Amino acid sequence: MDYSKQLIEKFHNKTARVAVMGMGYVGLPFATVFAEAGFTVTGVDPVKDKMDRVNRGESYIMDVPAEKVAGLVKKGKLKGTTDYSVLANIDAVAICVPTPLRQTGDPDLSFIVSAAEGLAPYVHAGMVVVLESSTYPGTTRELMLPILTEKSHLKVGEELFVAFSPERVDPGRTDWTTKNTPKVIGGMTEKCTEVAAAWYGQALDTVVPVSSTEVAEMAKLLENTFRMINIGFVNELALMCDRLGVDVWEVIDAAATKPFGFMKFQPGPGLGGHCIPIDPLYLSWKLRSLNYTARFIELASEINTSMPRFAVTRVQDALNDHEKALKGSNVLVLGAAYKPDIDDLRESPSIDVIRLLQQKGAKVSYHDPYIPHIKQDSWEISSVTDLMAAVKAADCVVIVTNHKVYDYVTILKEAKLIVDTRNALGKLGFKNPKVVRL
Ligand code: SAJ
Repeated sequence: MDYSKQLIEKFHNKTARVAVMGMGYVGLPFATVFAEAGFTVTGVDPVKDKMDRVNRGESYIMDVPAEKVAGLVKKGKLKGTTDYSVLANIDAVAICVPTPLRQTGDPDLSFIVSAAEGLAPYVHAGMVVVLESSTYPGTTRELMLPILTEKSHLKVGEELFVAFSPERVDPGRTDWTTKNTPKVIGGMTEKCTEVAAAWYGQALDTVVPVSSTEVAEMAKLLENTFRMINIGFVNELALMCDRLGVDVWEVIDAAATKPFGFMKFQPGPGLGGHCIPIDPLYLSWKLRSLNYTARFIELASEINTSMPRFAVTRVQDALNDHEKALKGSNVLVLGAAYKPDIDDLRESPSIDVIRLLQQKGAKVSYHDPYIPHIKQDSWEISSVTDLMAAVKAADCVVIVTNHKVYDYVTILKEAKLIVDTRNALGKLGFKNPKVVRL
């Protein structure tokens, strides 16, 4: 039996039964795109509430409209379940689970292991499994594959087809989506790549086959490490300009007029999100196990993690210049999400800024239109509701996340003092006695 041919046929006539394991900010968009392409898709997730919401036609992911979920559920093209046994009747599985860091800073692969162990009893000849979670080169081959084959003894590339395809979901972005963003796919064998590419090609606009899972895993880490290192450099530029007494934003804007050979990045109060600060550390961790020190990654990470403290120092110095001590001053933090116009708090530098301000004795409040409450191990805080009252009451307003929804002209008018860590005020903040820029 040529299982690859059988599967490719099922992809072409859309009779292949698809499952998505992990229905979060990657899995739910993936499930809806493949369901819209005509496949019958089953979301498999251990969180019952999420699956119930899918089955009620609701969405819990900003980028996925509820009406899209409802329409697909109504048509019987999408459903959710916490029951892994459904995987026995599935032809194609995408695994879209988190790959965070442990407290120690090491990769936390527990979600991949748990998904693979959940799937293992149900793998069968004529199945393709694609891992989407960002991880270090070698994870698919060294960690996931043995779990899938140790009991099934399925032959990879003949009966079971395994590949890696890095997710490229950018929360909040509307121009590049799951459907139209080119998708890299690397298989354990050539046949695996061919089968996985045939599947994805039925729903995604552009598929980019590569020769192995390691190439696909490494490509993703290059993408995000490139970004992290460049942000780290521009953050160091901010530290240099501070010592030189030069406005880093003016320097960057000037450099950015170069129409070639330059790419603009912006300094900030730190690096947030579930990709950029984390993916590079998966790479450096793997390389350490091979006795290699990824110096650029380690240095950039050190600089990026120092930025919240630098931002707080700017607040302290700004208050000092107005004959006020940070201790006892009212400081309003504007923006908590890790980047503008989204509701995601993961690894957000705002959390560090708030904590450091509290540690220095400031009376800290925050506002974020997308994040009503922040709960940490040892503290929690709710967003102020009356923004302008809070701006007026603050001894210093620190802009940490430059949401578009803010009326910066009015904030500038009403505030006594602003530390703008994002150049949110633009020209309004340039050489303005009331404004300190990062
Ligand atoms: N940041 C800076 N300076 C910059 C750019 C970003 O300080 O010049 C900060 C942001 O404020 C944020 C963090 O870095 O705290 C990450 O920002 P991001 O713009 O990289 O956004 P992410 O984390 O959502 O990254 C995603 C990634 N997408 C995927 O991994 C699929 C990344 O590859 C994209 O390049 C990025 O979106 C994007 O371009 O928006």
